[in-house]
Amino acid sequence: MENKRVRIIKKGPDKKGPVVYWMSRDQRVKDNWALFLSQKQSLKKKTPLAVIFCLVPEFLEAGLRQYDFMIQGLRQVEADLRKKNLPFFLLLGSPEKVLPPFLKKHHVSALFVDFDPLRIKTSWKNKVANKVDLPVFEVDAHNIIPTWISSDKQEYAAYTFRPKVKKLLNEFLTPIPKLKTHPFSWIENKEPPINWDNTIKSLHIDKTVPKVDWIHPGEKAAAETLHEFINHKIEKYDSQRNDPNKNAQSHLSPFLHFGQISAQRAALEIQKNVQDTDNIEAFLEELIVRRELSDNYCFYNQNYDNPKGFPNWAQKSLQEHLKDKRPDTYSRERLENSQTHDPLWNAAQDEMKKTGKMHGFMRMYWAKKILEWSQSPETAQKNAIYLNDKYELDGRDPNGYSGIAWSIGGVHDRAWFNRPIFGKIRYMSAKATEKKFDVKAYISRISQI
Ligand code: FAD
Ligand code: FO1
Repeated sequence: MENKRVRIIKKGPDKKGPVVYWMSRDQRVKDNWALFLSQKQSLKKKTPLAVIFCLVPEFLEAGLRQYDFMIQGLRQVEADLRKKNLPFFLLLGSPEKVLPPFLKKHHVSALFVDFDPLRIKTSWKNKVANKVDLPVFEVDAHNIIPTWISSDKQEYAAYTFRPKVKKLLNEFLTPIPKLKTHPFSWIENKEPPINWDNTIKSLHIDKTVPKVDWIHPGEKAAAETLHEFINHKIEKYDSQRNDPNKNAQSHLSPFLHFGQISAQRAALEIQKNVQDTDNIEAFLEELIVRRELSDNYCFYNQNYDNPKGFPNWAQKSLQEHLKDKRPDTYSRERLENSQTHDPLWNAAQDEMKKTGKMHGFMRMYWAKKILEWSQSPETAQKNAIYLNDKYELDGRDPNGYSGIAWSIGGVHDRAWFNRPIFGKIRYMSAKATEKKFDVKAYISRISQI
């Protein structure tokens, strides 16, 4: 496969037989390179093609809020695939158990997977690859520039990564080919139709974190959200994106996390429809440089979710201040229930619990205060990840592990002046935050949700 977006993770015999795309991170039909390239392979072989999703009963800290958002999106995927004469199979259970028997039963000749740098996904892929005797292709359908191409090592910061991205954008920020209606129908389609309502009931997930209703899941809603952002919000993005009272962010992160929209599509649409370069620059910096830097971090650093992943200067500095007195310390449950002395922090925690999406600026403040109020950076990082992944719709994502590592461990940041507890980690104070936006308005708005 000559396409640079795909790499072979397992060689195997070039047999006849249908092709399968094992969908996981990129849960969409439109603009999905993994789906497009698996179809290209099956057209070359003149064989049927099927899409499989392995639904696991638990995934990191996900609960009903996140699973409902994901499953409603997958229902649309199933319907949209059917219009292209492509079957969608939902297999219940861990991939290494449920996928190999399916591939064997249907004499599948090639397997395509979508790229995801998270440890759990790498382990799934390796276990499945070790159990099957067929070529396995991995496609980075999530990033505009495939992670193994944008850089061959962990980048120090956005300023070291940005030039590499800028150089490669011409080659990779290109029009995305359309999926064809598949000319070869899947063999007898004996699998029973998916009972989606029972599916959610079958999961033993935490149902205490309720669904949210301000955002609707799926590809259609994702595209509408992008166009709403382009037509009504992007013109204030550069100037107001850090003001939690201005609703200036795109709200694309839940869709990007579940792969219900392509970042490449979003970037192409913005370049095509937006005139103001400051806003385009500011948004693409986040959507491309920052977001793809997070995948770079999780791909090249096994310790993306613990302090061993922090830069040496930060580990050393935090260690030197480990014994500093902590005037305030809060347990995980006090944090979870917004029971600190800081009304601004409590409001941010409430925003995340109530809406499933804390404002981007507040996430930095929120995580940094957890560092200030924890016995150790390790406990701080663990609690921040736990709460982030339990309540955020966009949680359980490389952006989250990188965002928390930036806030608590100086990842992708530089050393600042030494101070108690933080050492050289950048500090954020409520005072400084009050100068940035109307804190009282934010607190009262969140209290009324
Ligand atoms: P917009 O400002 O509209 O940005 C558009 C897109 O650009 C985002 O969807 C995201 O893909 C990307 N982006 C924006 N800011 C960042 C950033 N700082 N780092 C990486 N990518 C970025 N993002 C998540 O997707 N999931 C998380 O769990 C998550 N946890 C975070 C935790 C902390 C402590 C911090 C500091 C940041 C975290 N972020 C996380 C990054 C960022 O806050 C969110 O991506 C952003 O707020 C999502 O809202 P939006 O899509 O409306 O953002
Ligand atoms: N991916 C899967 O392949 N199967 C799942 O059952 C699954 C559940 C899930 C629940 C919440 C969540 O946030 C993500 C989930 N994912 C699942 C992974 C997701 O598709 C993304 O690949 C990663 O979370 C982002 O790296």
